[in-house]
Amino acid sequence: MSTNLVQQLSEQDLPTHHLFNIFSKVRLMLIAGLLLLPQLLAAQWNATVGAESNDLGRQALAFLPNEIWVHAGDSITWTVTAAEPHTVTFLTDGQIRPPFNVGCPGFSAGSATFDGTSCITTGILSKGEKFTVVFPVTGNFKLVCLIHEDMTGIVHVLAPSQPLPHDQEFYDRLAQTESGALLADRDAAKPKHRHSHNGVAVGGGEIVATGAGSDTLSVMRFNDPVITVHAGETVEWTNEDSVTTHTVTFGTEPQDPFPPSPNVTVDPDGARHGVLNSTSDSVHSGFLQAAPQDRVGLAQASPEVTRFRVTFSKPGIYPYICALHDGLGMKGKVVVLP
Ligand SMILES: [Cu+2]
Repeated sequence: MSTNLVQQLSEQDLPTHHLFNIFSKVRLMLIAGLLLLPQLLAAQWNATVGAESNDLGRQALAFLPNEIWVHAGDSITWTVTAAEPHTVTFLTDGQIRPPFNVGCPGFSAGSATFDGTSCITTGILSKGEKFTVVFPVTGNFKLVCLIHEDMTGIVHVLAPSQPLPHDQEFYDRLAQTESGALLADRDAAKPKHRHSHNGVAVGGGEIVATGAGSDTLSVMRFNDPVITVHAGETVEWTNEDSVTTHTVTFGTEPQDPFPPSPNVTVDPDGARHGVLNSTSDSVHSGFLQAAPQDRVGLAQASPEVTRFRVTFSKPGIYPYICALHDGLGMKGKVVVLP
């Protein structure tokens, strides 16, 4: 082949070369596009954590909604909308539930990815704080709050080829309906047992079952915030909430609210009992809480203390708080007449 002919052939080839170049560019762009597509198509979903009445006294301890269907690659942003603190936590199957202050161990802030193989949790989230979770793989993942035991949900992560049953608008409406129903529940605030005429119900709660677990309403109030008795009489407080812990605290708040103050004794029926001889004295019930639900495969939980009695020997006005929920307005007063 002569040099001339080679030159001629390559000149003939020129347009083909040019076309090939364009195609390869387009093909590269397509490949890049396909690689980026999941990210471009990944949806961002929104949900809320907690809800409350205007006076903060009624707290919905719930993921609203507590069941969401998304595609692999999608993310969900949870926003806390109540003054009661919560966590957004995904534990792994079989993992022992850790205390909220320990975390997974450790905490994620802002955002995290959950694929079921290692747990993720926020620390305590305050009102207005957000947490985003990306779900890269399919699966059905349980969502919990490490502070409130009967506050659970499920995220169903489907393959992108599967249709999703609901859109964001549906979830927004569902969240509103669920929080409205929880906060409007009036049974929780009604004292269920009256053991004495000087009895005060401490809080009150109801667990509402859903297809994805449970939502809880807790009433963060003393049902008789002002009670009047005579000197020498005893007032009895009973925590009627099976989920939420409360305290009855007169005077100085202890550093550690878990144990009762040293001047508290135990009555034969297990109730704690203190005596106040002066309005400047302090006495603290420690945590008043119900025993947890039993479950097959777990050790039997011992009865917990839900009841606290205080005998008032001298007249006066004795203000008290729940050391855990005074910020929500959980305060009371005992007026002791001569
Ligand atoms: Cu409380």
